[in-house]
Amino acid sequence: KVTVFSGMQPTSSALHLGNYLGAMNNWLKIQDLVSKNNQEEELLGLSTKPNEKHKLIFSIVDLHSLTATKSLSPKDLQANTISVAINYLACGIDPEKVILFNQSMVPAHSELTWILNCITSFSKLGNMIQFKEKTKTGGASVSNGLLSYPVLMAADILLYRATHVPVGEDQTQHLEFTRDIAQAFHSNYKSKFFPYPSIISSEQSKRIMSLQDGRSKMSKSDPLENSRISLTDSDDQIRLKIKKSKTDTIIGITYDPINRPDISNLLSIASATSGIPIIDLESEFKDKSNSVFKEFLSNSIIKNISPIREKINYYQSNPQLVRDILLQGSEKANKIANKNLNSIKDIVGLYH
Ligand code: AQP
Repeated sequence: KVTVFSGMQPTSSALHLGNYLGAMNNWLKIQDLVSKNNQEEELLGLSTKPNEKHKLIFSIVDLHSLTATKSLSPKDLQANTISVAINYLACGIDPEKVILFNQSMVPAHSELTWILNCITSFSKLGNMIQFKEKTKTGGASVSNGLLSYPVLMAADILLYRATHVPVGEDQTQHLEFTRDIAQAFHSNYKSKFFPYPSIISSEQSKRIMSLQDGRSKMSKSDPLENSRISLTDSDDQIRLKIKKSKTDTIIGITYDPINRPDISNLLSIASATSGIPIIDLESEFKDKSNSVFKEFLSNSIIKNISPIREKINYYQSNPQLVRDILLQGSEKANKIANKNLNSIKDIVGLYH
């Protein structure tokens, strides 16, 4: 039986193209695959059999966003949580087919985190790539929460006994860590309660880079607004950001991520948004100017983003609908989470 879990942080009011192409696209493909339910199919390494009951669980992970080095005001965090839920719905996440909820509305995430914290090596956490990157300039303000971020992520996944986790490539190490924690739990408590979850990510869009620096990933927390395309950007904003995106002085459009990271990133985005393989884009644009290619790229991004933006506007005028969806989703999530947490407490010896 397949159980899929994934989430995104409400560190900003809108998701960006990296979140969309790196993770959301796969959430939607899996939602489609699983809702077909009457045929045997394989997609992204995930196979389904007729009439198998699969679970898809997608969360807005607000507890994670408390670890952001630049903290959010309480008002902004609440507003962002609803906005990110709106972004999910506008992209096509269907609450009839998936469990869609906000992480802090399911207290079992925090409880399991504590249990897992107690079998996690402190030195291992300090060596995680994302922790090292985020603390390069943090100094004394680095919180314990930021250090144990991967434990909370492991709890998110293991709480539902998830088998598959569709995320971008930047989460690979955290997923390996989740498997390690599951293994540590099994050997500590002589039980085999958790499946070892697999990562699902798409080759061509597993890491979308900044439009201003092809060597660092597109991110919500990048202070440069021009570094990312947000799902709420207008067509004009998209055109302007692509026009201003960094390229290099080499003539012609070729894919070479090592020597031409900026143009290669633009080619990856063009391919992911148009569905045209990179090799075909290269042969079409190899003798053309950057501006001709950028025109094509803008149009291709707009084709993907503008219908989502319109749906975002629709849901924004219906916030109560979104709150109800999150409430219903959290009821379903709490049911599964509490049942599993009680089994975990039995294994650990916690009286309940
Ligand atoms: N640039 C990216 N390319 C491909 N996938 C990406 N993801 C994020 N950035 C890229 C994937 O999106 C999902 C949600 O990410 P997140 O919100 O949990 O936080 P993050 O990975 O830390 O993303 P950001 O945008 O960089 O957020 P901030 O700046 O707040 O830390 C994940 O599946 C992630 O892999």
